[in-house]
Amino acid sequence: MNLSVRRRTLALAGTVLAGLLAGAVPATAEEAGVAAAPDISVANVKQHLADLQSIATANGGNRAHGRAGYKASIDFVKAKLDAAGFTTTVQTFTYNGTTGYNLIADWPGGDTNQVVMAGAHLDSVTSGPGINDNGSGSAAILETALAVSRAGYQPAKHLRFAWWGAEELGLVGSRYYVNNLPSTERAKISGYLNFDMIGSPNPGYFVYDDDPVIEKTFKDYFAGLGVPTEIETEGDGRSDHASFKNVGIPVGGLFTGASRTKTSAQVQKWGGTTTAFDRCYHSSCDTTANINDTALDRNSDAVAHAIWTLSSGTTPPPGKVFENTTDVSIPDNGAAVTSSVAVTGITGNAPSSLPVGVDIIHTWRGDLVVDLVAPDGTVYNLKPYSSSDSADNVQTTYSVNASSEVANGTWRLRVQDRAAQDTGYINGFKLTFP
Ligand code: DTR
Ligand code: ZN
Ligand code: ZN
Repeated sequence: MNLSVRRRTLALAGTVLAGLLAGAVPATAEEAGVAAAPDISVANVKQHLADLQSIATANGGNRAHGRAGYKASIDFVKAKLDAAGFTTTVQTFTYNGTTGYNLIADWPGGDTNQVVMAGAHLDSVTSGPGINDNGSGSAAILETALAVSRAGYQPAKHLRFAWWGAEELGLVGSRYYVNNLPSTERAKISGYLNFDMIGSPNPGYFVYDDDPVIEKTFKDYFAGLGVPTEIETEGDGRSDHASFKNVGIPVGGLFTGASRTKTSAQVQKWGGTTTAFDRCYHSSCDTTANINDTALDRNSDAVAHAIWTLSSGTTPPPGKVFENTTDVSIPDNGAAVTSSVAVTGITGNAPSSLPVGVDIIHTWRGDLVVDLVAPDGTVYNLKPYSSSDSADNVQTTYSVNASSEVANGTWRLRVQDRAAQDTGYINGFKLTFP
């Protein structure tokens, strides 16, 4: 158990212990049947930032409302969530004569009369790629959502994630969402968590001081890490949580600072320098180099801690894994190749959300068509060919409804490269049965 995990467990145990003193409360989250959040891989979060950077670079240097880079960002996030089993909706709106997009992703399950929602604006300003502002918040909640899927997390309260358009133009996308949400649906949102700039290069650790339960959830987490926090004082009205607060929905969130200068007292507390928290705020230098990894890591883990804690769900016991890690070369623009696993000892059919782990190393992954082939030959397309997806590698877990398939037998991952020049290989293929 690494230090961070040990401290996190202590934080959780501390909270539970407080309850213990107040009454008969199990000593650990697990004994309470409430799952503890998994560690969020900052490497995965940074990969999402690298992908968003690539999108901005390929689209005029930004991901702003009304520009190609923003829609490409929406498509990128949506594809990952669709593959992970989320129910996604793209909500369109018009602002300044151009179409804007909100992406809403619901995790199936949980009490839909009690919705725990997490959001981040996905748009940048026109002057730069917006990696800290706000790729950082967008990537952190994306990786948390993917962690929910990988864990097969079963929340007591329903989970909803959102990526907002046109925040930089005045909270336009989130306000459109709230204004078009019937009051009966608004009343179901038990809390909205906002993450806007959570990886600033000269970071502070600020917690919104709105809803006290949400605020305490975040403050307890950072106390468990031994990281002091301060109340976010300039946040009112400054980001998408305002759209929800304005209609009476409990809100909270995290922030690592923008153009304000870190004081010497804050430097004593957090390190860094008495300069701007983010000297590249709304500038062209807000690139992947404009991120403090420690702040991004801590805040990503805080996002997951809050989501798990506030939705008080459970994680099913680990399943039975069948894996093939033999490398299989993929012929350039050639015949399909396969990697297979022989599933045995599983009773009945496969589950309606069969986790399919795919690890393919390949430049310009858009060349590839990736399928799951069941023992009876039924083909489930995991990833279609895409002439525009220039990012590298396919390393994700898909969720497949394989409930009509008998579980035992030989399952195959089939990969075909349908365009010339880029090459690669299957690095791994994994199926997990409950
Ligand atoms: N308005 C946000 C940045 C920002 C400035 N202050 C705060 C406080 C809390 C959250 C966000 C912000 C933007 O430029 O997107
Ligand atoms: Zn901004
Ligand atoms: Zn922002």
